[in-house]
Amino acid sequence: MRPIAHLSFAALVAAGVGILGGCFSEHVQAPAAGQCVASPDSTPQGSPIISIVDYSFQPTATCVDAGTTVTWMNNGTQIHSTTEDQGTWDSPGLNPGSTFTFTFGQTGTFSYHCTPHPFMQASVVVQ
Ligand SMILES: [Cu+2]
Repeated sequence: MRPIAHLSFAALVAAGVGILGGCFSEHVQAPAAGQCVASPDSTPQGSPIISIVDYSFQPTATCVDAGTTVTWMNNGTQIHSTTEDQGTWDSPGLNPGSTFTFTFGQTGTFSYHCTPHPFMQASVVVQ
């Protein structure tokens, strides 16, 4: 019985360390495609704004809670779109200064691109 008890305790400790490690990793600031990063600090109301600048989405990975409305703003000089790869949302061509909003009702990872410039790719992670 004792060896089993020791093993269980060790497993609990390991799980605890794993959970703590997971918490800390959420605060890593380096953005990487496909990874969840903190919402922009400039949107305290919980409505993140993704900036479209020639020719990229900033940030390339955005992390939000389910139910959050995300706004894309075209801050570039070209016409861009925000188009989810599977068609979950598809904006019209956005003129410079135009915005598009989408409310995320489901959790998941959503990859999107710009139709006129398919090399412009980014993602929204909904938790
Ligand atoms: Cu574009």
